[in-house]
Amino acid sequence: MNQMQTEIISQLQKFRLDKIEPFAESDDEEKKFRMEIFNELGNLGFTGMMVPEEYDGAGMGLYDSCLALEEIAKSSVAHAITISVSNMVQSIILAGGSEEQKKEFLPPLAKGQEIGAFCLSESSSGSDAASLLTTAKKVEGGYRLNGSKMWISSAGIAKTYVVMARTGGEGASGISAFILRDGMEGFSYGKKENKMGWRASPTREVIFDNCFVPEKNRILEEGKGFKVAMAGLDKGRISVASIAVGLAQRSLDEAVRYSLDRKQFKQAIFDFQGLQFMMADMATEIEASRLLVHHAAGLFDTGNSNQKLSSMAKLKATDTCMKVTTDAVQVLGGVGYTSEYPVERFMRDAKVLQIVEGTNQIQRVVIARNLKKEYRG
Ligand code: COS
Repeated sequence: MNQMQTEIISQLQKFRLDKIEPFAESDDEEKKFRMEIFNELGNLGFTGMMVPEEYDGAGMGLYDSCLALEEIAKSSVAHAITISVSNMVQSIILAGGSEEQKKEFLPPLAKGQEIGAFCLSESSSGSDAASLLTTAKKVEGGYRLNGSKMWISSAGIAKTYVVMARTGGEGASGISAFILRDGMEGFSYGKKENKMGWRASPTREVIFDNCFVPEKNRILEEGKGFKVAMAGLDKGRISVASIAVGLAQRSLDEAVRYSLDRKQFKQAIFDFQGLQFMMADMATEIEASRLLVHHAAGLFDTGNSNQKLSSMAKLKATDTCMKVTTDAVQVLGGVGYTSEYPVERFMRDAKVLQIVEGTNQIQRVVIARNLKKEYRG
């Protein structure tokens, strides 16, 4: 790690311990998102990490961004995921947006004044994203959107939404991507989900009722929306993986510390080999996941993006996170299952990491398809 990266981590460690950690438990219980924390992270340059400075971003790489998200996730997956999804929206606009779109939409997102949300899933199209039903009908000067999107992270608190809608026929090639803004006529929010984890990050349905979107808000040409979404997810999945590494690391920290203090049968429970082996496996799996995440992110930063490795990082890190957080609860025993210690929250927060941005079954589909291509040509 270079000096700048070490500084990112120590600055964020201080920030999360001072500003996030004290409220993490109560915000989870009350399902409270604190916009002021997001704004402050923006002031420090952590909400637009990969956006160039000309659009008010920090001009960092995906690797740097993963280090930052790993650190934030040690105290709050809810805040880390809000930044990660907003980053994905920015990277989509940066990669496919016109100069006008970049100038209009990127600066408030990059500075952390606003949040971005990504709208792909629908009630009948989750894993099979290309079957989405929301329509965008061409009208004079733009499009009329009708339909709804489900399980949208930051819906209601975000201002800028990247929305995939059907402008053409069936399948992936009939989908286009649009930038929508909170407050547009015909744009509203449905029910807020009551979730097992990530409770401080709102998840809601987004509804389009004859919502007019000007033509200038379409990203790239008609029919490119699915590719825009998939390319965004290639990066997003690495970010989700880095969040999983942070959450797993914090859970291991809690388990080791507790087991060194807790005495049973006249010795620290850490000294029982059964628990030592468990924690040795936790530490090894976390390190392996971290290396895979760093490798995948590093490839992106050198212009060698690799869809297979992105899916591998997401699969490995989030499955590891589920196992490690579950084992951390086991190490703490009875108190681990109560909110007296944070590991029960960590276990709840881990589960959806295996589901979002493509379930881990979909990651295996992507990996297998790439293997087939490599071996069959
Ligand atoms: N980058 C750029 N283009 C991509 C791409 C990527 N990562 N992945 C696929 N494409 C392109 C393909 O090359 C293909 O283009 P051509 O028709 O020009 O060859 C097109 O997109 C369709 O791809 P494909 O045939 O693979 O689409 P499928 O319907 O089979 O879907 C999966 C592929 C299952 C991988 C996709 O639907 C998926 O990722 N599903 C999960 C959705 C998801 O992650 N949802 C979470 C939402 S955020 S919580």
